[in-house]
Amino acid sequence: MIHYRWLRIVLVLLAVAFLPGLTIALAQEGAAAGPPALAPEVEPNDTPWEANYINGWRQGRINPVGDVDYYILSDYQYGVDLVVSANQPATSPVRIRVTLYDGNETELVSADCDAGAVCLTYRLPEGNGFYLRVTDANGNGGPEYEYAVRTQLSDPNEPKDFLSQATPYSPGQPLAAIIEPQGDVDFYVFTVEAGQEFFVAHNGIAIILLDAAGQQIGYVPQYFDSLLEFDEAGTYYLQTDYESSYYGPVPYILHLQAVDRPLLFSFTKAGTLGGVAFQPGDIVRYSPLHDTWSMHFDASDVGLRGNLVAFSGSEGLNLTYATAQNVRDVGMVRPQDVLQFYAQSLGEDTDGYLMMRAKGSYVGLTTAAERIDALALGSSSYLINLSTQGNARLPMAVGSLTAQRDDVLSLDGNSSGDITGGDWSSTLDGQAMGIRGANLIGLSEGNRGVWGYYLMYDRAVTLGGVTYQPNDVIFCGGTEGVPTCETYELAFDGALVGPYKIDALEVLYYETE
Ligand SMILES: [Ca+2]
Ligand SMILES: [Ca+2]
Ligand SMILES: [Ca+2]
Ligand SMILES: [Ca+2]
Repeated sequence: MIHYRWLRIVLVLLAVAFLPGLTIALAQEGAAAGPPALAPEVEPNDTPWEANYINGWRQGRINPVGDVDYYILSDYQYGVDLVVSANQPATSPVRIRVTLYDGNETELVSADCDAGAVCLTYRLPEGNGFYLRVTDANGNGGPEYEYAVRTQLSDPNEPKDFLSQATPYSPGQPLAAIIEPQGDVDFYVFTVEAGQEFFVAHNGIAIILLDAAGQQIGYVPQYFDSLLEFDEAGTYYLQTDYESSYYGPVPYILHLQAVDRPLLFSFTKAGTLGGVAFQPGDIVRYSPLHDTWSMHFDASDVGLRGNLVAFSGSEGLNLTYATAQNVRDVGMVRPQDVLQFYAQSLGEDTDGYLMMRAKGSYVGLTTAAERIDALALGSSSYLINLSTQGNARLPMAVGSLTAQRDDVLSLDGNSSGDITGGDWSSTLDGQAMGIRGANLIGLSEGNRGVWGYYLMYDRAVTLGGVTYQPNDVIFCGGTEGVPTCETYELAFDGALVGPYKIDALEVLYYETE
């Protein structure tokens, strides 16, 4: 398939986050800027339970002999460095010893400190709290044993203030960092493969995306969850853009989470893909991110026979089989009908129960040409979108609706659960889309930044100037209520399934790891 694109990335803003940072900022407004004061300790602080908060300088005394002073870090972050500095007046005979404990009071590191110097630097592990204990290394004490200690968080990858200093980043991995000092900018460099997609959760820090030449190609705002898709393989840069007022170090996690868009397929014949053996009545799941196959719905486990030619959903499934059959507890089911499957378990041990969702003959699907060959659940539980194998003539309040095999029809059911009646409408018009003779055999509703349908045809089709092969999944971006597509995009390259023929599909909502 030849498909040129001009955009190098596609950015989708998903949702506006709450603004916790703003609340904190407002609460702190009026607080004096500049270095923190030498906050005196509050005794007793002799156990972790009595610890004083520390985030900056605190001062105290080792008094009497044997006194210990506990401080609890009020600010910490996995993966960044804790830097402890110490000081003491010239008159103080103390030999400052600091010991760091995790939340379980397990000792992590200890050091004896020289006045006016950094005492220890320690990469913080994952944890739910950290204590710093101060003692006199010689076991002495008294009113004159005065000291001061300071805790600071430090970004281990600084300096990364310029493009030329960019820190290498592995997409998919979290990387802890800090905006510090005020006005700090951080650069990262990474590589992606074409088509890789990432979810970026809002983290309070906006991100500027740059190409290999340092040109801006995108902007991820501060308070949005976003999806980033890279059309072209290559080297890219990220640059932080922190705009809020400054109230001290701002820890953040850079995390481009890999996005998976699993697909469910049924095939015309039995086969094996990725070690998973399937029958034509089954549904198998493909993960593009991991390039793995798994069984999703094993038809024989629930007593269904023949070829599954249309389905929709993932846990609650709507199913149409090409083979008319007597289904236990349901009765006779024909290829014009839609079965509903409620799953108790899926995969190699599929279990659940079946009921009739829509009886075709009650809504005008009767002839061989009116057999269903594509299904997609609509936005409401009463709505079923489908395509037929051939020409269909369906009853309307006045007259009838005619449709061809390249059309998508919608049945708005007027009874819950078991749809025995409803109103037909035309949703996608194959003729208006320029389809010439191809049969629409795969359908799924979805959203890729714009709302639309995933489509699959039984032969090559040319849409939007691009020729797609059978087994290709084509995303048609549209507007609800408009019977054609505004944009087309290849969502799955059918060449991946080799000689097998897909005859039904569902594209699932994206997942992150
Ligand atoms: Ca104490
Ligand atoms: Ca920096
Ligand atoms: Ca099938
Ligand atoms: Ca069709």
